[in-house]
Amino acid sequence: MSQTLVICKPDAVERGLVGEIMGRFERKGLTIAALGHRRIDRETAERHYAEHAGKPFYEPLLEFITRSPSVVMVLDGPADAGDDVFAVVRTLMGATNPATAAPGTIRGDYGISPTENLVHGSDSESSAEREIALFFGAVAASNSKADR
Ligand code: 3AN
Repeated sequence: MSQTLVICKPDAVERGLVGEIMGRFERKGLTIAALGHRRIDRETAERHYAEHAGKPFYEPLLEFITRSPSVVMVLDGPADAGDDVFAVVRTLMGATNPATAAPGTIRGDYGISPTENLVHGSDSESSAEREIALFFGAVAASNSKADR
């Protein structure tokens, strides 16, 4: 899977950090295969975060991710990057808790809240496939390099 899903979450949009975040991924060598500005609805958020249902931060997380628009995108890696595009994105994002994320990462440089941590990136190839389908259906596939 040479593609992965990235969400610039509501805090990133509200704080005007979308360009900075997207620029980091682009400068790393990833390209945008699909892109949308949208307010994530409750049902989509529940499906996206299903694995966290019942955890103490689940409800605040759903309220946060649905409160205002996000910028959702599919990023594409170069052909020789193998299947690790999701891992490249995760490295640039930094640890889940921005308080301990390394300086130089997106969360390490710009975040401080464990809930409002700016960016989401798929955590595996199978997650990437599932999340791209959830947010873009067939659109991402038709825009991908493989189909050009
Ligand atoms: P990541 O986004 O780094 O993959 P996950 O999948 O474990 O992290 O968590 C999904 C989202 O849930 C995080 N991005 C964050 O917004 C929120 N979250 C995770 N753990 C916590 C926590 N302990 N307290 C508050 N929010 C959390």
